[in-house]
Parts: sequence; structure tokens; C-alpha cells
Amino acid sequence: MITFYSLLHERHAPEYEFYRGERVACFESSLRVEYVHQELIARGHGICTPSSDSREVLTQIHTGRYLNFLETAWSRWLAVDPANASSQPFPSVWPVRTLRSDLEPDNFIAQLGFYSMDNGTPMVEGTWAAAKAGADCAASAAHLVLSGERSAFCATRPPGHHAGADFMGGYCFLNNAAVAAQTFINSGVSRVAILDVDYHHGNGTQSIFYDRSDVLFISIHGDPRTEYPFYLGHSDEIGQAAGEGFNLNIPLSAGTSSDIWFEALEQACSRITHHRAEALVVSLGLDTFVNDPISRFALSTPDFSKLGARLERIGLPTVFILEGGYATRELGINAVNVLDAFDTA
Ligand code: SP5
Ligand code: ZN
Repeated sequence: MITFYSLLHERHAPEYEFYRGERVACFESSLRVEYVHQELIARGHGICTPSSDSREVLTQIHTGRYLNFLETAWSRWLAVDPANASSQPFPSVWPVRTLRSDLEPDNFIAQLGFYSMDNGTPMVEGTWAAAKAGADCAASAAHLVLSGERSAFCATRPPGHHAGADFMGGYCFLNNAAVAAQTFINSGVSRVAILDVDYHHGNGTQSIFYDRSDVLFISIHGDPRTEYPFYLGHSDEIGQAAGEGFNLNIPLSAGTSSDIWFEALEQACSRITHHRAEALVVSLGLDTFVNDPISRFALSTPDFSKLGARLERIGLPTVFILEGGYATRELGINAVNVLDAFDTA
């Protein structure tokens, strides 16, 4: 399977995130994609650098002021104090219920909270360049599939599915899956499905398409009553207005077995077929793996081959986007198992 990859991902290399008040090494590290890249080469997959500029489609997915904030965030952080060059900005205040989220404040840290859903998404000087390159990969993959290729993969980071129209969070800045889906729509595809198999609910993607009927969003994930992102991903979220009936959440308890997970996958696949989707975008998180350090499902390495084979049987032109997956050493094998099984099914 042709893979889109940009070395610019390395420019997003924060030093730490917070865990129980302590600084810990980032789970979402550069090594993740390097292992995927190595495994792709070892198994003979072709690698391309992105050929499309996603800037225009990004303005259809994200708000102009959020994109402007992300692109200029690092220089604004330095403007607060030049000594900030060696530290990472984190939000410390958020516009929750009763506070105004319509007026953008002038203060940089207040803006950071305004455009963030958590304090777990560290940003560095190269974050915009890395995230933009990932979005360019997503647009490129959709264009390749539109030109007749059956499938394409984006070996990209930072991930994207927690990022909404105007906020970052969950290690995500730009919503790559939404970029791929919107690229299909812009080229005349009338019905697209996004299947999100990351352990965490794809709250950003859901919210971007929640009132639309042209993009069906389906997510299988850890129950938000106990699992991140906590505040979205319940089964009663079915879409609104024109989008009613075009959102399907399948939350599963932490600790769910792989047999039950594959039953949920069957339900998701039949909904995609029923929707008569013409193209599929897979938000491919590998943090459903039994040894993932921050997640609690139980898929095995061979289960990822089973996943790839089942996705192939849906029969659609398919773009795969890398999302989470923090068992770094095994990430390459698990990801490429999905792709190889799709290719050979
Ligand atoms: C794309 C993606 O997978 N984002 C996930 C973001 C999760 N952020 C919350 C991390 C919380 C870490 N909790 C550690 C629990 C270890 N037992
Ligand atoms: Zn995840």
C-alpha cells in the first residue's frame, strides 16, 4: 500500500507531558512513526512525500482564527518572554459552562485554554510544521485514491481525531481524517464514511461532521464514562439536524475482550454498507493493543491482520490515517499487519 510520510513529523518533539502532576516522557513520540516507517520499508511498501497542499481544505474543517492561532502560537509564546524558547506552553484556564467562549482573549495563555480541551497536548516550535505536513499527507492520500488507487496510508503524527473545528487536545492539532473525508467530498464523492478504531473516542471528528449527512462517523472506543476524552462518545449521540442518523458510537467497557471488539466491528461495517458509502477513511489507532500503556482493550498482533482483512471486505476505496498507539516497539508490526492484510485479502 502506498504510504504518505513526511520527515517534518520530527519537528514535533515535545520533551514531556504531565501525569499525576509529574513530568513524564511523551507517550506520543517521534519513534512511533519511525517504527512504522521501518516496518513499511521492511515489508516492501512504497513511501511518498505529500503532493497536495491541504491549506484550502483545512479552512473547511477548522476555523480561520484557530488555524491562525496554531500557526503563530510559537512566536506569540516567545513574545510573552524570549526565555520561553526552552519551555513548553500549557493551558491553565478554560472557558467552561457560564464563561464566554465566543470572544477570543488577547492574553496568550488564555488563548491557549480557549483553543484546547486539555493540558495533555504539548506544543513546540515545530508543531505547526509537523501537523500541517500530516494534513498534507491526508489530502494527498485522498487524491491518490480518487485517481483510482484502492487504498493509501498516512504514516503521520501528531494524530488528529481529537482536534475539533477550533480546538486541540489529546495530542492532536489538525484533524487529518476530516481532511481526507472533506477532500473526497470536494471531488464529488457524495457519501463518505469515517471509521474510527482508536481506543479513544474521536470527539473532534464527530463534532466536525455532527450536523452533516454526507459524512457518516462511526467510532468504537473505551466507554467515556471512564476513558478519555470523557465528555463525548456515548451511544445516544446520533447526529443532529441534517446529520441525525449519521453518527454511530459504540462505547465498550475498559477491559473488553477482542471477541466483543470484533462484534462491534461487524456492527460498524454493516452500517457503512447500509449507508452506501462510496469511500472510507479509517482513523487507525493501534492503542486497542493489549500491551498499550495508556489503554485497556485486548487486541493481539494477529488481530490487527484480522482487522485489515475485514476492512477490505467492505469493498471501498480506503484511506488509512495513523492515530494513537503507544506500545511503540510493536506499533510498526501492528499497523503494517492491518495494511498487509487489507492488501492481500
Ligand atoms: C490520539 C490519542 O490516542 N490520544 C490519546 C490522548 C490521551 N490523553 C490522556 C492520557 C492519559 C494518560 N493516562 C495514563 C494512564 C496510565 N495508567
Ligand atoms: Zn487513542
